[in-house]
Amino acid sequence: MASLRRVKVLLVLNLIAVAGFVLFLAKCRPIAVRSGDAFHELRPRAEAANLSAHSASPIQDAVLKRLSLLEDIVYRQLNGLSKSLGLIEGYGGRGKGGLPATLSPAEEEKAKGPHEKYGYNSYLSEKISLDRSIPDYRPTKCKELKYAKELPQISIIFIFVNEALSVILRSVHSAVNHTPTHLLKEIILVDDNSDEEELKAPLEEYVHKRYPGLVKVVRNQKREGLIRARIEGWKVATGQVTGFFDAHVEFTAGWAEPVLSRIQENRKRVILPSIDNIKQDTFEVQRYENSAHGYSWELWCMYISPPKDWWDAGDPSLPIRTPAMIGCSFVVNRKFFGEIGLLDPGMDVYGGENIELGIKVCAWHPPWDGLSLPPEITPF
Ligand SMILES: [Mn+2]
Repeated sequence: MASLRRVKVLLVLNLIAVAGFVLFLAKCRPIAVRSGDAFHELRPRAEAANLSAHSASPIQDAVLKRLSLLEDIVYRQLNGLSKSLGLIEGYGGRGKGGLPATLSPAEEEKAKGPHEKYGYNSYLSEKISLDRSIPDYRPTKCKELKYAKELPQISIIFIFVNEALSVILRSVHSAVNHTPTHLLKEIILVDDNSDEEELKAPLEEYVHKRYPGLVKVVRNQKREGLIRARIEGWKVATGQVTGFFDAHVEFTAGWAEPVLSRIQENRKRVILPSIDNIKQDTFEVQRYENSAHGYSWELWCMYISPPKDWWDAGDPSLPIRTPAMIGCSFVVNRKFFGEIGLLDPGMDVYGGENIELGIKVCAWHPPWDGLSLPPEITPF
């Protein structure tokens, strides 16, 4: 509904603009074309300048050009780039608000194969909008906090291999929709040599047309594994800050400001945004308690209770210090990450980086409250 409304408003506005434009050309001797309307967003200035000629045929040309542009806009809104991929845009639809999405019995049949292949219900994912809303599970106090407008810009890096196209694109849409424009430097998609055809030209064409100039696509020529793929993404990043994410995430509103301001205060901090769960069968967004990340005796990363001083402070909006750092969602100053040697490129699979990063970063920060280190271990 929201997108339909948007289309109607857009149509009316553009019709008014065309009428105004024609009147303007008829009554005045135009010197320059008005700026700030949809026309200028989609056509380079040089072309716009051609429209300022006076004779009848350039006027006709101008009107025709504008009409065809309007057609383009309406087509994009109604049918859209996403529709050509069998996907949906807009805030409503199945799974809106992070509620569980469902399929009809007939659809269920079609969903079985893809579900096994991807480990989640990718058929259902295609029926859920790329822009769906999700609940804001932040503690109330977090919503009230104010942040500086000037914060470092972030490059968001997504790593994928044979992930469902709809899931990758929802990650991208969600990042764009929920990161303030002036803070989002770019989005980098690192394809660790996927086989799926839809992840090649169709993905690349879509992101470049949908978000011109915002998305970089990096293709590994052979399967490198998650860690080296993250490093490849880091190499092409230009933002002051880099954020590394699996390509099956959705962001909540207000996620970026606290993360970036913690790094602005101290460039040696590595920040892990709090993670909730997207259920693999219904895409319901399930709230997870705030927690720290520790590790088991097998060195697997696991959720642990926050340290005692955090509980004692009684303020759920406070950051939680954590010994392990889960690699599927972390944000770090780009240069600082280079200074600490990135991640060990000898690792072929995931898991070890959670421990590695925690140990490296710990060395840059004072020891835990209440934890006395032997004198020979001096954090620097
Ligand atoms: Mn993941």
